[in-house]
Amino acid sequence: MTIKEICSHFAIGGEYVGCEENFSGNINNTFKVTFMRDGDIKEYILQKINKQVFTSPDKVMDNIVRVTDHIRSKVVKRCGCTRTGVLRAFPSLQGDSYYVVDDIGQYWRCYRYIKNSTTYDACDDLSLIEKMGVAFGKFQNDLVDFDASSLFITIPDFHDTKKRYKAFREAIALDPLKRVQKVEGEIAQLLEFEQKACQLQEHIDKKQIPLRVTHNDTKCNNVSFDKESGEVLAVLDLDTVMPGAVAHDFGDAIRFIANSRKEDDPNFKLVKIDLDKFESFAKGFVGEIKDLLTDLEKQTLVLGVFTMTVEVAVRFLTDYILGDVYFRNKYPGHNVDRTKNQIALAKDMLKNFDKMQEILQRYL
Ligand code: GN1
Ligand code: MG
Repeated sequence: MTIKEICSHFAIGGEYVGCEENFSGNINNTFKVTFMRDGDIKEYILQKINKQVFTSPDKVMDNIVRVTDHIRSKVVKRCGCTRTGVLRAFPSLQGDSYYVVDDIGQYWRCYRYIKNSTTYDACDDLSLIEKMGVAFGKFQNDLVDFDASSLFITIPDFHDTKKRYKAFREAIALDPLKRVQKVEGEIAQLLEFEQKACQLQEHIDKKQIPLRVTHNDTKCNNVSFDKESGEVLAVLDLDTVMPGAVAHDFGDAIRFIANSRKEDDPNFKLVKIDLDKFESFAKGFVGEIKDLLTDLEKQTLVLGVFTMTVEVAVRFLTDYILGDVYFRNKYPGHNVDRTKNQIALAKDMLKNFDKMQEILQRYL
């Protein structure tokens, strides 16, 4: 089916004009689609859900719709308007589902695209970074009364660092493409990080940390802004919304936004944790949620920063060893560059661990 045909199955009106692919995600295929209605241009985001990664796209959409409905009710109370503030998915014309299955069994969904909105793959503006922190903090806050256990687990053990290490060891033992010998140094480094990187999961396993509704993919390009006013419009990419620890969301955001380089920059010698960016995000995020947090949650936020960085490095390297089957690779060896970059970042985080704790303490 063509993009135009797929669009015709969603409850969106007007004349189809065209579409443009966006390549920033590593998992799904994303298109910005333009329609003309009553002389006005209307834009939508159409996404093909990656079925290898999300084996039950219907459950992914169920989570997203329930969570966004819940946030919407909070947004209405706050400002009475729902044009912004939360992502909006469109239902299909056929029934009450929020996806369309095409002729070859692929699942598609459609979101509203807000005019004049933009996202940032990287950001040096500290005031915008603080707003990103506020946005992800509000997301937690708005969902504090949502029953996390009612969500479907769409990717089991997604941020279970211990299980990610287990899969890493299995990949190394299997070594199907004889790639292990090319990355022995990186493997050794990640194994050296293992004990510290698994401490957060130990707390979770012992139920010492509450499971909340977490976003689980808090990269800065998952917050949309108004291009002109610089105001936050919505938190995007809710595919992995599931029960999780607050340190996962905080940690993943910091590993992405406070990296002095992009996450896959091969110039990994220049990779550092930018403490000004750390502070700006922490100020925004913690400012929104500090009253909700238990002492142990507060104490493990910085640990989460290290954990999420090492965990994604383990995932990138596991994927390389298994033949680059999970993350979209733009060139051969892309996963290795990502791994080296994240290892360099994790090392610098260890050096700056106490400084991060000190900064965070000011806002807790
Ligand atoms: C994937 O494609 P994107 O940006 O939504 C991945 C995240 C990783 C990220 C690394 C479902 O996210 O967990 O942190 O790449 N999403 C999934 O860039 O695995
Ligand atoms: Mg994602």
